[in-house]
Amino acid sequence: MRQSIEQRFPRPSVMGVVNVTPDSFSDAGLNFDPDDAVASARRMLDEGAAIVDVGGESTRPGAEGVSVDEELRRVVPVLEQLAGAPFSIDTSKAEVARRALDLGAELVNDVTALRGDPALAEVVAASDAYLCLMHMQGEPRTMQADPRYDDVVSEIAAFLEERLAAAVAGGIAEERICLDPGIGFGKTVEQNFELVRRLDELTVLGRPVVIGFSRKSSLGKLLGDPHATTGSVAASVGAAVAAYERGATILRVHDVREHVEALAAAQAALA
Ligand code: HH2
Repeated sequence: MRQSIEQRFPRPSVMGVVNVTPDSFSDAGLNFDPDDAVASARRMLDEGAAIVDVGGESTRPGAEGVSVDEELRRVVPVLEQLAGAPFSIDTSKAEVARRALDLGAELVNDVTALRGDPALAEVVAASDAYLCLMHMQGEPRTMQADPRYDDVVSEIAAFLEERLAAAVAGGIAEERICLDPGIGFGKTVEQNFELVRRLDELTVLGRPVVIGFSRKSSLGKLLGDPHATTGSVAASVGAAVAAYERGATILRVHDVREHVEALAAAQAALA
């Protein structure tokens, strides 16, 4: 039996992002070569990441999906080389999750919160892996066109509560599940920051909260560039520290060393 997610990922824990894609918004192509991806993952773990999140499909605004075969072609060679290291798989596809779990994935990170592939819940339930359920309004191709909520935080809290219940009904133990409001997935700049400001309304759901603000365009827009597609490392660290202070457990980041150091200082100051 795996330990609970709270034991495995004490607050704050850093999840390093390894995009094995040619088109991710933040690091397009940097880790598309499997050897580069493995080297990046190992460096992130050396720098203090608790886990590395390997993904083969970009979900940036405007992105088209990729096929199961293409996603497997991208991630499997990387996961094979990472055997024995702590990694998660960033996928919505049951077949990709199944292969990753066979290769030792500890966590399945599903940006569709089990709404994308009806077979995924069963695959996760049949393993003892952790699961991250993330909120997204719409789909990546169109999600930033005109995001609308009456109250962004209460709607996302209700969504995550409903998806948590669905996952548990599907046979996945609640102690293995964490929740993510999905920064940048169908949200305006103000809505993204409001989610961090009112994070206590998500932590009351009783599950660890994951925040992925790292390098997202809202950070660049906040700093005055209305056309920004990314944000700076410094702005990312600021948002991560604020999220941690408001109760986030896992911070999903591209720049591991900077976040690990900043969070260690924040933890010492706040504990
Ligand atoms: N953000 C991205 C992808 N997956 N998963 C979770 N749980 N939370 C997030 O905020 C999140 C995520 C987008 O970032 P990135 O992986 O860097 O980009 P891309 O989707 O373009 O590969």
